[in-house]
This record gives sequence, structure tokens and C-alpha cells, in this order.
Amino acid sequence: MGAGFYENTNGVPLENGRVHHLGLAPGEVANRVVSVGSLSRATLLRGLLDAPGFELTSARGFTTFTSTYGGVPVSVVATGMGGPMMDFVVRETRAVTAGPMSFVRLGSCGGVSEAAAPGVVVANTPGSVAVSRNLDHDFSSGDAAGAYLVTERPAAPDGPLAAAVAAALAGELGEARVLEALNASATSFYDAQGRDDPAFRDDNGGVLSALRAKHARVASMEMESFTLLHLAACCDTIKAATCAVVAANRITGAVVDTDAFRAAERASGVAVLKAITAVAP
Ligand code: R1P
Ligand code: URA
Repeated sequence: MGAGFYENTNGVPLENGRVHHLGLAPGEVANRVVSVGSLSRATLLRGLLDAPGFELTSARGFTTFTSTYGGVPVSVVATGMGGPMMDFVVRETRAVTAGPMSFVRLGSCGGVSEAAAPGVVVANTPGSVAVSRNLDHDFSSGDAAGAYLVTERPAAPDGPLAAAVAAALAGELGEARVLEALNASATSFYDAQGRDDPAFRDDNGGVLSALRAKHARVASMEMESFTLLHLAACCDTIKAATCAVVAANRITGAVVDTDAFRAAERASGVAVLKAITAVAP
């Protein structure tokens, strides 16, 4: 009989000793993980590590780089987009490591307060709420009330790790370019972030104003931070913190210059690597 497709179908499935979606085996991912959305940002951060080190792209498109920064083991994982992708990263890296872990997400985001100008980095010391399309809403009714759900309680980061990230960002970018504020993670780049798409009935014209009315400290919107912070809060052995570079301001319509965005990603990458390697997992 041939080997099964994978083992442990009711837990974290393993395929030849490797987690099924990230493709990693024990020893290939560090206890400190910097999570980024895009492969280009992961590659930029890999270039900041002490040496190129281990590299794996899984069949499902997750790329992991593992090496050291200042002599401390660290991995950079290209997560892809959305909460479910972050869920794979957190659970499957947890499954193939031993001992405490720490995660810092360095993302990009939309600015949803005037202060979150393009090129500013939002450090989510207050954590993140979540915004989702309400799948029980009748999108044919013509009544937008109740079409989106905004959580009440933020998922909080680890305090010392989040403070270290904010301080390191201020050190690399200057205090004026760092905004400590609440994030909102949306289930989509489009509907739940209030973008117009006339091809679909989205009932989302009021979603950003409802979010801002409910959470006065919200300044950034992206897609993965809530899942990371929530899972860390539901696990006794994981600390997490998040931050993101503002690509565009959703209130003013201002968009970051490409070179300025790349420079902010790089400086933030240095900051995040310094912070995650300075704080014990
Ligand atoms: C959407 O363009 C993507 O950008 C943001 C969102 O969370 C989403 O993943 O983050 P990343 O730049 O880290 O991917
Ligand atoms: N990523 C998002 O999810 N939203 C934005 O507006 C920008 C980046």
C-alpha cells in the first residue's frame, strides 16, 4: 500500500514529517518569526540577515527564510494575504518548534485617520479589531444597516514586544514618522475596507465611518494583524506585535511614492529585526 497523503487529519497534518501547507520540518523555522505579506518584502528582510541561511517555498506558496540577525536565530515568512493565511503560518510554525515563540508582523496598510499619512508606520500598541462582511445580511434588500461587523474588543499585542517595536521604529524612522494607534483587520481588501466596486452589491458606503465612530484610536486597516494577535492571545507560548507602513490614506486619497515606500519598508525591517531579537520570546 502507498503512503497516506498526510498523517494526523484531526490535528496539524504532517506529510513526511513536514507541516502540510508551509512545508517545514523541525529545525527549519526559528522561535522568532517576522511575518510579512509579500515575497518582495520577505526578500528585502532576508537581505538584512547575517547570512542567506535556509530557504523554502512550499507548494502552497509560503516562503520561509531562516538565519540569524545579530547572531540570534530568526525566520522571515512571506504569509500571503488574509487572516486564514496568517492562521496557517502561526499554527504550522508552532507545530514544528519547541519552547516559547514571538511573532512580529510588518505589513502595509491603508491609513484611516488623517494622521496616518502615506509613508508613516503605524505601530499597533493598542492592538487590532476586526471588520467582516456579515454573511447573514441580505445584500439584495437595499438596506445597508448591519452589512458589516466590527468587533468591540481589540486583540492586544504583548506589551513589552509592542513597546520594543514602536521604540525601534522611532529609532530607525524618527518619531514623527511613527504613529502608535489601533489597527482594523478586514476580511477583504475590497468590501470590508469600504472600496467601491459597482460590479457587486456590497452595501459598504458607511463601513469606514462606522469603524471610526466605534474606535476613535483606529488609524490603519489591513488584513492579517487581528488573526495573529488573537491567536497569540489564545496560546500560552506565543507573544506577538504588529506594525504596517501606510501605502495610501483612505480619507485624503494621498498615495505614497514608490521609492519612499521601499525605504520605509527597509527601515521598518531593520527596526522589527532589532526589536524581535532584543526581546525574549
Ligand atoms: C493587500 O494589498 C495586502 O496588503 C496588506 C494587507 O494586509 C494585505 O495582505 O499587507 P501586506 O503588505 O503585508 O500583504
Ligand atoms: N493593504 C490593505 O489591506 N489595505 C490598504 O488600503 C493598503 C494595504
